[in-house]
Amino acid sequence: MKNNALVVVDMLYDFIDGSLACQHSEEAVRQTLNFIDSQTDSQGGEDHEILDTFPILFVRDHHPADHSSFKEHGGIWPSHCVAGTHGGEIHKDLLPYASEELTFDKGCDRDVEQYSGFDGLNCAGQTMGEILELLDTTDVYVCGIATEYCVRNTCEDLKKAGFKVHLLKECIGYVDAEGHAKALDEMTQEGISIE
Ligand code: VGL
Ligand code: ZN
Repeated sequence: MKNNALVVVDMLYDFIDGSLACQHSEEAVRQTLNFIDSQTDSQGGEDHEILDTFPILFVRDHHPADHSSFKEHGGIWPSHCVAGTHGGEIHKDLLPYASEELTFDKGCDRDVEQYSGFDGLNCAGQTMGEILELLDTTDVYVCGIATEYCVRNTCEDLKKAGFKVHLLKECIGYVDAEGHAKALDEMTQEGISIE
């Protein structure tokens, strides 16, 4: 029996129109909403019922203001997704689908870079892997930002944990078009299905 879930990676304002704005990210949000709608339609239910049959998990990059990945603290990125700021918030159109229990924060420790949503924790200290197991998930659909970093690392960890991974290519934003294409090729070779 196939049991699906959707993982939405870092669809946060700093990656959409903020300090680390990525290409194709506005479109990725729109396409993600279309995908969620298509799941609702195929199940013939009301919007809120979708969460019972098709859990939607959110990953948030959630940094302290002095995170070591920021340029002014020796890292390679402009300051972004600082906890408690607008830039770190989930896009408002997706927010109705988000719940505390299914939101996983990562990059919270100033000294540690975490690109994978698998390293995140929810409000109860649980990981995405634990929750997906509890839900008997077999197939995970993935969308989000950015292809080359957090989307890729999350997909790879999901695959390693034994899930069938479906990456929704219209629903991802990226830092650089060439890096995006290369990452998609490499993920295909790793057994991640690009759809
Ligand atoms: C990300 C750069 C820095 C991402 C997070 O979500 O892909 N990229 N922090
Ligand atoms: Zn970050």
